Amino acid sequence: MAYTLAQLNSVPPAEAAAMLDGLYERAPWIAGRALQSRPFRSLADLRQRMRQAVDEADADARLALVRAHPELAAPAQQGPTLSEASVREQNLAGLAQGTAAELSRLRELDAVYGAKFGFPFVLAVRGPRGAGLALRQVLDEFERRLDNPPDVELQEALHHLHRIAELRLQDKFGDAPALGNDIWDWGEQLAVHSDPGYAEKGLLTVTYLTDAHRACAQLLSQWMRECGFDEVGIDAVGNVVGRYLADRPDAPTLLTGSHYDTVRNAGKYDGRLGIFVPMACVRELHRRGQRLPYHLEVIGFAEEEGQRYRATFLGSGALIGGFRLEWLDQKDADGISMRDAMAHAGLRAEDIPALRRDPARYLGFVEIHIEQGPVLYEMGLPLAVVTSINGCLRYQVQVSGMACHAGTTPMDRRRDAAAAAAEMVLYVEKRAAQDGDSVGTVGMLEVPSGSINVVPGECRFSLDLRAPSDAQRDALARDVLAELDAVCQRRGLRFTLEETMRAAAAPSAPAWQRRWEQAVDALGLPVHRMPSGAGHDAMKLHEVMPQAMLFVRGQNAGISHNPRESTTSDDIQLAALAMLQLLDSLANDTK
Ligand code: HGY
Ligand code: MN
Ligand code: MN
Repeated sequence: MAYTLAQLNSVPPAEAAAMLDGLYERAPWIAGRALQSRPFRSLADLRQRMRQAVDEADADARLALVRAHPELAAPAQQGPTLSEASVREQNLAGLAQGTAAELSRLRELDAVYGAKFGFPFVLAVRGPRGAGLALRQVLDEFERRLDNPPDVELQEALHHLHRIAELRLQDKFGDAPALGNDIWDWGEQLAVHSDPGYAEKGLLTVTYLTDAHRACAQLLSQWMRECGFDEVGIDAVGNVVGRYLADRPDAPTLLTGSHYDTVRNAGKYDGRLGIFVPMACVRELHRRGQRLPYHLEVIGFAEEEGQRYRATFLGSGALIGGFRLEWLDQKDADGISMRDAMAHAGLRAEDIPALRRDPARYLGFVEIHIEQGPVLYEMGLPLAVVTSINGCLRYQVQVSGMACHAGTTPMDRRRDAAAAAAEMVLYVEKRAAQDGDSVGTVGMLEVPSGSINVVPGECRFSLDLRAPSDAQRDALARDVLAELDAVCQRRGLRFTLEETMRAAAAPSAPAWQRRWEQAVDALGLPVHRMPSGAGHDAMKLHEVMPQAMLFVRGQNAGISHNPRESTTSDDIQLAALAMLQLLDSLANDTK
């Protein structure tokens, strides 16, 4: 019989401790410390209190906690020392069904790991979805983490102990993250569609208007219809637009959503999570037969990452009248123009200007997104409220010198375009670091048709420059471009420069930031506020309406734009509950 929070908050301390027994192996002190904070506002509150108890303990206590955890090996070899929960979890990961080779590899890894770190390998084998990792995944994680420095690995082990406790707590209270699980599964299903050259390798890349991109649009449309949206369509730039209508036709509209295109070799949650969560919320509202006093418009933006064409934010940009028709002539790496790609996708470019939204009809824009950084992971928090999105400037640079013989051209007679680019890579790194909170990246760097024995006559590279304010961003850009000019002068080179993106810093609208804060607080969670280093569709909508964002913790130290990008169905669940809170509180204010 599942426990309830009311029980936990009301029974005598010894009974409460017994209810929480086994969350952390042989460490009742953690629950004991947390119980001093009763009554808990939610299970999320309890989890944070237990996490806090560990964070506040001394280093020896934390090391002892990890050492108390059983080794990961076939349950049969562990005998009676394994707790019931551990047996269940290890069986779920297929440890009992492992082949002799796999189990022998596991024992080898156990030995090497133990000798290096002095504590057992701790892994939440039920995985981020809670359904269990395959033994192959367990072995891969084991091998990957063997390379960690000891202090990093101890943090990783503690992170997994908290994850194991979270899953065990779920079992005790029958608190499975149903919304989070469904959203997680949507992520898996949508990630089936990937561009040629990546799909065959099991990698995720969905660039603007490829066949995989169009398949994603179809699937999102289908899911929106199944969720109960009243109107679903794909617009002239490829945005998937769902509207869940209000209880009256002349009601205002709340806009939400994020992008479904990806970078190359991407993770599954960047952008997409911000489409799935509101979709799941609409499905909940529809199941309840509940209408809001405002229309809810959920958009899967077709393009945000700027991967296939130089122009970016094509989806959200079109909504604010920011789509420039001359972009249609831009060509991708295969020489296909955006206009032709649209025609191939059955989109009518001439209908793009009509996509512009009238801001007067909108309450505002909210976006949910993975953090794409390590802050929440390190703090042990599932959610954060975004205070501002960094401003961003992007350029494509082409440096031209003289291609010549690598063997016969003396070093003082060269006009080497790549050497100039190399100087710029290091200058951007140094100059951006100077500000403390600016970032500068040369993410693309190539010698077109280069040869091993030819001094590069041409070199192309990109610039991505960001800062919390436009003034700081512009000062950084000014210095970088001045240095580019000086380097080329000194080396006798020419350069061309194309600005491909200019996005203003986007502070959250205070009233909307407060809405997210109230929603997170209502879940019994601490309210953490932070800026966004990553760009988001919200910064385009920011140009015409109030906006604010909610961040969701990333697993694997928050890595993103990488296949190891991950989150848990529990954190997704909390994001969905936060959005439902926001929708309800907005409904009360809008009546
Ligand atoms: O680059 C960015 O910040 C975003 O992921 N497009
Ligand atoms: Mn991204
Ligand atoms: Mn994104």
